[in-house]
Amino acid sequence: MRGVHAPGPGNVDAVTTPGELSAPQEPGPARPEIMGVLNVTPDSFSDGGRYLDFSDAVAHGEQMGAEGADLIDVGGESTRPGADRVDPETEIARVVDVVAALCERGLAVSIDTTRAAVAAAAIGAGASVVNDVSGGLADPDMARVVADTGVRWVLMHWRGHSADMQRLQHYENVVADVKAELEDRVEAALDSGVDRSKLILDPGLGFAKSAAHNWRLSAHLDEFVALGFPVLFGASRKSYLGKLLEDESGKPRPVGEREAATLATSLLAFEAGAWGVRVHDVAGTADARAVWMATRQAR
Ligand code: PMM
Repeated sequence: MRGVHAPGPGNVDAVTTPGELSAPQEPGPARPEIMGVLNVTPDSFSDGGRYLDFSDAVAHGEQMGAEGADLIDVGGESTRPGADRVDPETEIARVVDVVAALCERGLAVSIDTTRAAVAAAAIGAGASVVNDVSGGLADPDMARVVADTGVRWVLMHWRGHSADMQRLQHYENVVADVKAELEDRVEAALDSGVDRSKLILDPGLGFAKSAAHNWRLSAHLDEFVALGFPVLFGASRKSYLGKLLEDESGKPRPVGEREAATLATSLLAFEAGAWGVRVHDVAGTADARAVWMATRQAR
């Protein structure tokens, strides 16, 4: 293991006035990032089909930027459990013009893809972050594209494509296993020449994880932060929240009614020191972040 536990970025700038004791060091950034989800797909579980049209997608990206998103996460392939794959040409065609249009409007864009060719096309159109839910496992060329272009790279914990991921949910200890598998992905990235300052880690809620696994990972997010890399947390509207809030007949809370629960997860992630959250409701998250930042400053 090569230096995975180095001190992390984004540790606090404690603000003190003369005579005051300096604040204890708190983990994570003083202003966490908000990544707004923009799925240009017909079949994503939450926003599938809503932004397939170019102008709808760009308008929604712009709106999320105006609401406080620091990054717009554009995806052209659904990662919903059981989803079929699309071919790379279709994925590129869905995302490239949207990425270019958002970048032209001054927004920072990440490309949510597991394919090096899609990442390269999106970077060519202006994307500055690759959000790779496979952590570099799905495409052996991804590390080279990231290393050559110098963009940031989200390495999410992943065990297999959407069609198979439900049967890959076996862990001895989900927190320890996911951390160890992410550390392996970090090693592989560094070995491929990717600069460690470009890496962001994500425990990958819902990807080969049961609801119980998601709760354990959320509860121990601080242990991921302690690995020394920025940590991204993506719980927004996921099915474990629907299950938590099921009605008396056992029917899960519908996807569109999981926003308050999502905001609660975001606040907990900020408290745990996360670098950022990936969410559908940017406006609400920006308000929650303002509350969290004011509370932290007042400590
Ligand atoms: N979840 C989804 C897609 N991309 N990327 C990261 N880094 N982390 C996640 O948890 C994540 C992701 C699935 O959610 P969606 O269908 O709403 O996009």
